[in-house]
Amino acid sequence: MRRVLVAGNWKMHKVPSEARVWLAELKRLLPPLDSEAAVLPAFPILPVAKEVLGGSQVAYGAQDVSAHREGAYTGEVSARMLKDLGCRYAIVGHSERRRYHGETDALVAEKAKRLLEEGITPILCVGEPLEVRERGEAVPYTLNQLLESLRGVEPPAPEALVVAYEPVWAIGTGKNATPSDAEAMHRALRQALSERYGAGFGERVRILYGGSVNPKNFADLLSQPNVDGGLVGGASLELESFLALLRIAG
Ligand code: G2H
Repeated sequence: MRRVLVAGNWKMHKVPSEARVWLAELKRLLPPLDSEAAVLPAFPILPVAKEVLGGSQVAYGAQDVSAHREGAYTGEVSARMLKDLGCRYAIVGHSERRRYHGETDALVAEKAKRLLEEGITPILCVGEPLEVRERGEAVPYTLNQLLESLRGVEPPAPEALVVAYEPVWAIGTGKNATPSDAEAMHRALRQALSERYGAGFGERVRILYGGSVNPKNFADLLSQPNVDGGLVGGASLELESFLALLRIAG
């Protein structure tokens, strides 16, 4: 019922000319898929993604968006710009934005609203730092972050929102949550979304796992009933490894 999504978060890697070659190769080598593939490169690569991937079965999107619609906001990129570039997705609330750029739940909620206004699906990231997990408070912390990051967000269609659970201690560290830890968190997140937006929404919304996903651990994570795909950083940069993840997703 929920289509698996494998989304590659390239972060600040690759330049447009490298991306052009990489994306063309991806298109050429892509196996037939029931799942959905998406790449999320840096802003300057999006026009290349539009050119190379437009009309293909690979979706693309951005890693962030402005909370403002338009105006004198030097350096910002609006949801309308992303829409014009054909983005289907945009990440909001990634822990690297929260940590290095001081992004709050309230700001993340504004960003999600701007995306939804343009028909772009937010990939809303939540997850706890290590000290919170060690205190045994991972679930309440992450649920609160989710609900606060959706404060004031009108009920979207379940297909119009994706949530990504990314425990901060698992990001780029090679450590990842055990499949059963991930499943427990995903189940709790789905329950919270059901309570917030209705049971039908909770059943249909996709919840991805992120944090050191790679071709060795992905199958076990994906075998969990509430894990609907992966938000993948490091392992999405090499074509072979991204293709391996897509083959696992099927
Ligand atoms: C978490 C993830 C992608 P990585 O940030 O969003 O990156 O897979 O490198 O841990």
